[in-house]
Amino acid sequence: MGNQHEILHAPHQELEAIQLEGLKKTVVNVYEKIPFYKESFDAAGFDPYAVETLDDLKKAPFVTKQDLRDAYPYGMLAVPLKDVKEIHMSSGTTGVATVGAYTDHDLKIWGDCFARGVEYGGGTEDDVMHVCYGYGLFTGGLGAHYGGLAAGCTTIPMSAGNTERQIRVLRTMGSSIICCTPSYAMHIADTAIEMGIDPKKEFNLKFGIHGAEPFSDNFRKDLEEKLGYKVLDVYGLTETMGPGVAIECAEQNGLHLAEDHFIAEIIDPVTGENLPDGEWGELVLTTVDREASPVVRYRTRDITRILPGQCACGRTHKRIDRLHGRTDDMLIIRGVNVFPSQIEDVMKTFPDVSSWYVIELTRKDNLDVVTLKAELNPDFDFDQISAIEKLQKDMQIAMKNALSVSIKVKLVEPKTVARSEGKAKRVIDLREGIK
Ligand code: DLL
Repeated sequence: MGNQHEILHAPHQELEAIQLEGLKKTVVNVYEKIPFYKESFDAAGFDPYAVETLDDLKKAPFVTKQDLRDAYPYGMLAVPLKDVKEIHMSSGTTGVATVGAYTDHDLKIWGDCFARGVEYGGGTEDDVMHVCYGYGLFTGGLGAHYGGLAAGCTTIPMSAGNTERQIRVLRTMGSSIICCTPSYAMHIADTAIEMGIDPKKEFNLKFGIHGAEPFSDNFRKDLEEKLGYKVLDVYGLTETMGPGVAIECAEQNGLHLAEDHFIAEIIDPVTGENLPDGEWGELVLTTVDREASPVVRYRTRDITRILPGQCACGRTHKRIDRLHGRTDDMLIIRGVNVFPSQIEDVMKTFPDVSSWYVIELTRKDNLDVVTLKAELNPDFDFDQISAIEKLQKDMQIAMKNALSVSIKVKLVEPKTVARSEGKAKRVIDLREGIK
């Protein structure tokens, strides 16, 4: 892990030189090896042999998730199958899966990128890493695992599920780093407390590397309070590399992009125009040195911005802001755009309300109705109807003030909202005819 210190502090010009060299090779490579890119570059009049600056990337056409789906299973491979050592896939719940393939080199880079999170949190090879992201086609488990190994940590491949066993292992093995989705970390914390265990005292956690789903600052605070540790946010996606594309350092002020392996752009999701640093838009990623599954200008559909200026930690890699969510998860309520994580952030300012909620979309008189169903904490007396009604009203007002939208609030009894071991399902669309 020590050898990463230098690259993480390299002057930005040096990073740009690495990116340019990688970009030149990547665009030629995909053009020559992947028929999709030959066709799309030719159609857009983009000459991969004429790239001279990083800015030239803006002339290349975008690649979308649908393009990757259409190429299922092996249409986007840039190496012979014998060189592919591991394959991951997106869940494909909303269509055909997308494939992320890795050569030995790609797996090494992946491990190194995730290992940066260990360094960011102040971890060393003396740490025990408890990995309870799901192992399998989902990139969370194995990505964190390779990161743990690359960082030299004692790595425990728990995978997700069997929460009581997770708690037993956390207590007995002295795990100091935990990796899972933030919602699963919350479920572990709540379950431990319910079992009469104070995780702050009985676990030995220093920090967690949590991602794969949006979570608000207030959710984070609650998690840190319950588990007595620090939460670092990690971003990644099957299509470009699992967790480790960007990770937060201990400053908790944006996620450092692994700029020696990825080029990030922010575009206006409607016009496709590039936006300057500081402006919110859709993240577009290009791989710099990916062998098996390179991508050029992949539209992630994730909304973030590049934070201007340098991080107080002294590392030079640019940071993206914490993600509000995907364009597809954005709710448009009477013309106002709202992400579920923003609703969560307001909800979490009410101490009587737990972290468990779903947002239901229904339709009445041709208008969309958004209902937040949130659980009350177990110690709230559910028979106090008038107190519940008042709280619901107060929350509705707070939502209106903070987000300028009307959201119905319905407080429900503890344990009525489904718990998740992986990504939490926050939005349920019950509008007829709308998926
Ligand atoms: O979720 C990879 C991953 C695993 C990331 C473990 C972090 C930790 P996919 O299943 O392909 O891959 O889903 C990717 O999840 O496009 C985002 O919309 C969302 N996502 C990932 N990380 C974050 C995050 C993995 N830190 C999709 N904050 C991405 C918000 C995130 N959303």
